[in-house]
Amino acid sequence: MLIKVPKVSSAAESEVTPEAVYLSRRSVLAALAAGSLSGALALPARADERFADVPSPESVPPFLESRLAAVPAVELPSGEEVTPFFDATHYNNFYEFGSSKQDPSRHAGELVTDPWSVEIDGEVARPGRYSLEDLLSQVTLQERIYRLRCVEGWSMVIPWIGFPLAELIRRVEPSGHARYLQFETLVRREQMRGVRSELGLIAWPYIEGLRLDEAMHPLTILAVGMYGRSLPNQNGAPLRLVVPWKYGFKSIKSIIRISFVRDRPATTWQTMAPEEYGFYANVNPAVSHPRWSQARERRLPNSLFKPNVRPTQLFNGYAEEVASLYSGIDLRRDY
Ligand SMILES: Nc1nc2c(c(=O)[nH]1)N[C@H]1C(S)=C(S)[C@@H](COP(=O)(O)O)O[C@H]1N2
Ligand SMILES: [Mo]
Repeated sequence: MLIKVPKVSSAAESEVTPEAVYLSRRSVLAALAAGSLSGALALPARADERFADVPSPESVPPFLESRLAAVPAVELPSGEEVTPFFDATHYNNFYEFGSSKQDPSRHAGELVTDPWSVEIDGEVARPGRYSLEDLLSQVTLQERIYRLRCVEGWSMVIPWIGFPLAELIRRVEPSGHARYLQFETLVRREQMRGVRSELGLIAWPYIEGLRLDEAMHPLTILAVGMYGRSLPNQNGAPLRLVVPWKYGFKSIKSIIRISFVRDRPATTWQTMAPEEYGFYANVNPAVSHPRWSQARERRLPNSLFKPNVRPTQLFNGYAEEVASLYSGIDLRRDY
């Protein structure tokens, strides 16, 4: 995203799935219960196209599959439409697999995500290496339909499945010295084309961070699924952060380490271009990126022929819930 401002036309290919279709998980489950269908076959006619390039159900561990199936669907926030699955899975930023929007859907399938574990270290009473199954064993998975706003100016509405990060934080018992969380993405050269790239896209591993109180906020989740299914690799399988009031780059994918630390972590984009990407990175129409305005955004799918441009909302529309986290801070200076 350091490289260029995306053109409005860059989303034109998303037109291949014109209708905003969000498959009701309930209808799939009903079909499964009826025994007439199984796994990915339990989808209507267009589904093959929409779920193309997504790992087959066999690659999802059974403990996760059964947990995902048990999550009740929530209501769509009023005035929103869920972004078509195809767009959410074919227009991605995941530099470990390359820097174009299509690289992740093309190449992230090479990543093996099972088995998976997360190292928890630093200022906690219960550090250790937690398997994904263990991490999920003490939480109730929920669906959360959130807006996702990328700093580049596009946005989507995605139905995630995950659990509040606060539940994990309480479980590992941070010490009084823990003031920030630092998150780290896997680096596995053989399976990550962007890491192998000679272009030297970014300094690996991808690092992000939150203040402890931001991490504890009930809107902050760790996601293991979306659209009623496990996370596609291009969206950060098997475990990624989602912080809906911040620019998308904060929502780090494929997490293998969470460190509880005293000092503000040096995060990937902020370290590369501090004038352009702040630590807080709260969505804010009044704070321009040095090279473009943030006042408006393009909701995908979007094209020159069907522009879907709307005003950016402060804190991405979650101000009522999160503004109090920043009282006393000048977010124009410390952005
Ligand atoms: N490890 C890692 N996490 C990442 C990125 C990345 O390149 N690497 N890109 C970020 C950016 S810029 C955005 S906008 C979101 C995109 O998430 P999505 O592809 O699920 O929409 O992932 C974020 N998390
Ligand atoms: Mo982004």
